[in-house]
Amino acid sequence: MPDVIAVIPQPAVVETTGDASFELTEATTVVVDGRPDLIGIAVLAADLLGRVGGRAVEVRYAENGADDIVRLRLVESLPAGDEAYRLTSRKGRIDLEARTPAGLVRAIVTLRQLLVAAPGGVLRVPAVRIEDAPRYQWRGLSVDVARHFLPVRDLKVVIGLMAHYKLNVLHLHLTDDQGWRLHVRSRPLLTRLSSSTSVDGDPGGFYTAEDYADLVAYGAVRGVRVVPEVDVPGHVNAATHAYGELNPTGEPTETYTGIEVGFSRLHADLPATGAFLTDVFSDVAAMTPGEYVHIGGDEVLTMEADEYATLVAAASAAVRAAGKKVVGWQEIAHTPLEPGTVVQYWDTRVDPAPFVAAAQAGALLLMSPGSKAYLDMKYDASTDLGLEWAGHIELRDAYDWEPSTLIEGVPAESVIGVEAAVWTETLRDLPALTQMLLPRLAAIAEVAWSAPERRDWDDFRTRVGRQAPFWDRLGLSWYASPQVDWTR
Ligand code: TNX
Repeated sequence: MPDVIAVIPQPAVVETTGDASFELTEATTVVVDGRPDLIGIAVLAADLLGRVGGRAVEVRYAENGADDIVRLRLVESLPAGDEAYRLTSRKGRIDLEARTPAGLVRAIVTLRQLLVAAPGGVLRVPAVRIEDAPRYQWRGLSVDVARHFLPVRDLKVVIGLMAHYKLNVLHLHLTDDQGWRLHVRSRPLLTRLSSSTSVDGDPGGFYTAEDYADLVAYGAVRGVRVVPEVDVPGHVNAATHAYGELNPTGEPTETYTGIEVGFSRLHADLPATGAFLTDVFSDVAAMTPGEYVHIGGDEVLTMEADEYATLVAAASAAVRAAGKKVVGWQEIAHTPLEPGTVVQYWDTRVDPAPFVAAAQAGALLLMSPGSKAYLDMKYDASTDLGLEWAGHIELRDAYDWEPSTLIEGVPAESVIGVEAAVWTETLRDLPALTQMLLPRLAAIAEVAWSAPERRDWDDFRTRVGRQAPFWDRLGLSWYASPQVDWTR
């Protein structure tokens, strides 16, 4: 029986070499140069191989003629790009090569996906040569931890899944009407007064500075950076509940546990507003090593355009003053934007002209079309969880779309990448979340990573069908789409 090669996302080049397969044995070790930045990655590789193989795998700092080695190495001779890598495997030896540690992390994930159980329980890696690099530099997942809170241990599972499919941006929707989920040093009342609520009266929660640092670090090792979102000037009821000075009456608003949108807002003419934006965005930026901070900007249904533009400009200025670049939902395209601002496209029902104009002015578009990439949409009419406002999204819908031509008139070079989003109005815990993410997250990951000419639905269908044992081994709930013949 020929070896199965089923990597998601589909790599740029996969060649079988005809050599004998590598086998994971008791002698298998990971070998790496003893540089501090590589040791952590080698430990990650050893940990993954150890888990799959059911026994500890050692890390060594020299080959010394050993057999059955997994060799990690930084090289110059690969196509440009931090995440490019090469993997070559044959009996006795696997070489993982990349220009950067981030590229090695991608190679390790590919290796893990290549491991197949042969008869007799032996774990094998077919003899292949893979050369690979991502199409887009931004391959994200946005998780709404405001409508329902997700504890750190659950978010780590999500980060693990993201890394497994080579996604590299975890966008956290940290604040909304129903709750505030990140401790902000200068504004302690946000979490003290507004973190215990969630949709439907479910329990809330928040991340301490230590929790957040832990998440950032857990992601960093796996090549996933965190982009925090503080949603303004709408979706702010948690803030206006904690700080009454943000309201014209001076009084706090009531807590909110429903799922309507668009009713809450900041006020440009209140003196407290500017200080609030500066405090919050500078603290959140200071906690975040990544280069982007998301200011929200969506669905402010009760504000004139001028006031909206003033508040978006104030939030953006605070982010830039803290040394970060701005991301915002597509509505910010109606305001003047600095070049390099990332505009996140989500609602496909609107006129594309503002996005074309924003791109001409130097903005970059991040593609999260609701009808393809909103993984809180139901799969079909019989799905219990989820919403339906953007339609039903079966696996093939999440797979079969092309980011570069999505918005007519926006040039392909203006597209920075692709991001899935999962909103949690109806998703109260990790099983509910992964039921919506899997298998669609794998589809979006391939849209974001693989070149269009490497993408093929029938081929993807076969590969994704082989993911089920992996999800089952992790104990994750997932949706058995009837579009796939699942391997159990
Ligand atoms: C729209 S997408 C929203 C969210 C909701 C989501 C539900 C966006 C920028 N705003 O507030 O949670 O739909 O699918």
